[in-house]
Amino acid sequence: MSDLHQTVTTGFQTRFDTEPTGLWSAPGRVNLIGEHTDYNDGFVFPFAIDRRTVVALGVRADRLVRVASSFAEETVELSLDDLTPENLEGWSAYPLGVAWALGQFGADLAAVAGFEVFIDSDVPIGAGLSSSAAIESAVAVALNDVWQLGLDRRVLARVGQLAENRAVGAPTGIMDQSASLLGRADAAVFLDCRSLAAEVIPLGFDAAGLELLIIDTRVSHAHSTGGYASRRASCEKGAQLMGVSSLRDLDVDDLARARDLLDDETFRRVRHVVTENQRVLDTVRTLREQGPTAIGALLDASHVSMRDDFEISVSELDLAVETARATGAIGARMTGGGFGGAAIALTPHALIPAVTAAVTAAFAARGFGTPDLFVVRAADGAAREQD
Ligand code: GAF
Repeated sequence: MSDLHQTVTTGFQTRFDTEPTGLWSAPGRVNLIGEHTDYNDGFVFPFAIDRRTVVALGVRADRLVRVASSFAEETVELSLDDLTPENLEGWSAYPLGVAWALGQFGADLAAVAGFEVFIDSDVPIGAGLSSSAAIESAVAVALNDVWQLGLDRRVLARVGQLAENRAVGAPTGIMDQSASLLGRADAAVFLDCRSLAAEVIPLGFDAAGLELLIIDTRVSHAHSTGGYASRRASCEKGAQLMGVSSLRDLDVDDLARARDLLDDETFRRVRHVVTENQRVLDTVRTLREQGPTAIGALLDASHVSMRDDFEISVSELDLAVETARATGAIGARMTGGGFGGAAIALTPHALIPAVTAAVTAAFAARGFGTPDLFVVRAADGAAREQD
């Protein structure tokens, strides 16, 4: 039994004094490319990572819901009859928000049984690797099974997103939950966020001798506050002024008109999204035709666009990217929502120690906090675990 299986099983038994019905898990995700495009109906290309959240969940005979985890002392309890976004707060809003959101997607919450759940995870929190989507997706697949809802994974992704938007209060898109639910080992998920059509595309990192190095700056970020929402508002403003329902409807040929019509800041926000959508398409095509060693320049260009046009990078992320590139990474960019979190560096296997040492030394020289560097592999999405 893995460590996480052991801790959730023991945690469940200790807190609830009974046995769970089963264990389910879901991974965090890293986004290879396609940032702030999901809520603009655009394209993203993330993959599920080999860091997971595991839940032990048991069905009760009454209407009570109880949630506990290894990251909080408290056990949160409430009745299914009181399950509204307004009643939820703190870490328990993630799992309980999913239970509520399932009711918005067809579950009859007046008829289903209560449940108990114990949660543990090795997805780092605040690193931009979607620890929140991992919780949402693990609970969503578990409740989908025990409540026998038969919802497909694209719907479960929307359930997780709704929980995040309404119960947690972060106006995020559909990417993270989709990656966590649809991911496959050694492959990334090419997702059209408008149609939700998803294609699993082999990455071929191993064969090319490449690794994806995560550089967690440890600068914490939260998407329920500030910058994320203001970028989303700028995109909506840009789309409205350009007369389209979303920025997905624009392509690079529309940028000259956008420059004439929009104020400089809105134009740069729009240019990031339009060019980033194109970079996702180019990355998928390049990966298919030439393999992963050829995608480095697209990753670099994505970072420049986020740094200069979308303005969501921070000094630590820029330093991580510049140092990784200077030490032999073939491409690097900040990943996730920005304002902190992690960068990724696509790096030849043999250079991982050198890049790790160089980034760590560069952070120390600038007086930044010590970063955390580790390699991630593309892993399978959410699943029921063997009992
Ligand atoms: C966060 C959000 F949750 C995603 O929906 C996405 O917008 C991402 O930031 C930026 O690409 O992870």
